[in-house]
Amino acid sequence: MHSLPMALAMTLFLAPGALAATSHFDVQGMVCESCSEDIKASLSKLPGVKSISVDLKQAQVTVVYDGKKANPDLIVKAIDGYGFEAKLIRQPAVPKSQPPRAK
Ligand SMILES: [Cu+2]
Repeated sequence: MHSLPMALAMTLFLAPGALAATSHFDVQGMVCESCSEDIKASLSKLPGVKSISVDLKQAQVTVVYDGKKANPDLIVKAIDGYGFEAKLIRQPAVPKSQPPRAK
């Protein structure tokens, strides 16, 4: 039980941003801190999820995850499973190693 999380932590350290994807979700039903805590708790159980931020005012959730282990569908299902209604609002961002160029 204890060796797996350790291995995961190592993997996250050793694998820099290359695999990280970021998705933004429009989430209906979040009204307070405890809603956002519920969402964070449910998403943190998904494999590959690295960070979760909740913006209550904008009703948006941003998730950074390993694109090989998680995907927007899984994240939407997890959020919906907690009684909210999530919708992907943007495709995963371009990896940070390749900053968008102004033409
Ligand atoms: Cu609430």
